[in-house]
Formats: sequence, C-alpha cells, structure tokens
Amino acid sequence: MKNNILIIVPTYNEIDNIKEILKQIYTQLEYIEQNKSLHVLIVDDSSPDGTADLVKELQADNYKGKLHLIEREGKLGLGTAYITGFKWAIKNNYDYVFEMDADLSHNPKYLPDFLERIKTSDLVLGTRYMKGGGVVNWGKHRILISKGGNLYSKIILGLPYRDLTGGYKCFSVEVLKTIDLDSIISNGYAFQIELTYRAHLRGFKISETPIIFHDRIAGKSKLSNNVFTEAVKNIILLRLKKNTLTKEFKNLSKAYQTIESIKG
Ligand SMILES: Nc1nc2c(ncn2[C@@H]2O[C@H](COP(=O)(O)OP(=O)(O)O)[C@@H](O)[C@H]2O)c(=O)[nH]1
Ligand SMILES: [Mg+2]
Repeated sequence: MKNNILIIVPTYNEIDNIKEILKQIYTQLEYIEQNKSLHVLIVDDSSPDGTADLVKELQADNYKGKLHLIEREGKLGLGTAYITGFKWAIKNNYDYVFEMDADLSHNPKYLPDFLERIKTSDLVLGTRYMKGGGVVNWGKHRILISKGGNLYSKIILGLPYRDLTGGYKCFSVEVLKTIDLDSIISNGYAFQIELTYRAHLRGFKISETPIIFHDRIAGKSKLSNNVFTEAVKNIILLRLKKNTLTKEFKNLSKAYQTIESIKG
C-alpha cells in the first residue's frame, strides 16, 4: 500500500532558506518514493521578504503537484500555522504528517528514521537529548532555556519523553484526527509540548528518534520573550485541565465502543 506523506513547513521570512530545504527534502525523495508519495505544504504568513512568491516560482518550475502553499494574512503564529496545515492534511487524506522548520535546523536526512519508527508508533519525536542526538551552534543561554523548558514541562505534566520542546515530529494522521485541534491553547513555544501532552493523554504510542539540531545560519529566529511567558503559564493550565482532557477522551472512547457495538 502506498503511504501519502505530507511535510508541513511554516515560514515567516525564510527566503534565504526555502529553496535549500526543499532541495534537501526532495533528495530524500528518491529513497522514500519507492513506496510512498511525499508532498510539502508551506504555510506562509505574508512574509515581507517574498517567501511565498519564491514558493510559487518553485511550484511551477521544480515541484509540480508536490509542493503546496497556504498564504495567511499576516504573522499569526507558529501554532495556528500548524493547525491550518493539520486540517489541510486531514482533508486531503495524508497518512503521515511531519512538522519541520524552514531554517535547516531540522535535517531532512532524518526523514527515513522517522518513517521507520512511525510504522510501530503513532507519533515520533525528533529528540536532541538522547544518545545520537545533539545541538550545534546554540549559545549557552538558548540551551539553558531549552533544557529548562523540558524539565519544567516534564515534571509538571508527568511526561516521560526527553525532548518536549522540539518541532521536528511525525504524526500518524489518526492522532491529528483525535485531538480537538480547535481547543489547543498554545501558539508559541508551548505548542509542541501541548500537542505531545494531548497525544499522550489519549493513549497514543509515542517514540523518539535522535536528531542533531543545527542553529540557523540564514535569517532570524522569531522566538520572542512573550512565547516563553505563554509557555510557563500554559503548562500549568494544561496540568489543571488534565482531568477534563482525560474525561473527554473517555467519552470519546465510549462513543467509539457504542459505534462499534452498533456496527458489529
Ligand atoms: N507561518 C509562520 N511561521 C512561523 C511563525 N513564527 C515562526 N515561524 C516559522 O517557524 C519555524 C521555527 O521558527 P524559528 O524562528 O526558527 O524558531 P527557533 O528555531 O525556535 O528560533 C521557522 O520555519 C519559521 O519561519 C509565524 O508566526 N507564522
Ligand atoms: Mg529555528
């Protein structure tokens, strides 16, 4: 059976990176396409540097039918960019959905590792803090924020995974269909943690694959201090909502059981 894979890449001012990331993704294509189809969806927030125009050129010239673009009106945040992408992926019947940054921090050479692991799990997390993983070119300050954020969320939410803040992930589409995407509260730094927490509470099998994360060379980071404040607050809010989230899940599985019993 052929699997349809979608890689969602959110962009804001990534004109210096977009061509190269697509080239690297599609270099993996030869390997992957033997039994799968691979498409990329760029979600661009009206980047003033013209990222979307370059994507349109590439759509016409290099990647006909394999490269898709959603343009949003203004910078609306990373989380909602992904939610827009997830809904598009569900509507268009993809089986596996990746999250990947445009700035070459997430090396496409790891795509086959994710695809191997997703065969036996529902969500695969690209993990920096495990054997074989790592971070290159990040200052001490950024490493501290990342490790601190991980430890904080791990303790408060009681999650066993080693890298909760990373944004290189592969979802089986069933996970995205099960999560109530419209009720996600985080848009910035906490978005990745919230998605994993919700998948975990819903009992999905989550596995980890090592990645080496390189800091961007071109363009600027869009992380601002208010996304950290959002993260600190939202992790607590999510913990407080745990019972509601779990109950929602129980109700959902009860509904499924009822449907199954009617069917069967
Ligand atoms: N569509 C969209 N993409 C964004 C937004 N903020 C960041 N991105 C993209 O999300 C990815 C990660 O952002 P980045 O600034 O590299 O974050 P960092 O690696 O944590 O410093 C990059 O591909 C950005 O272009 C946003 O508001 N909207
Ligand atoms: Mg980055």
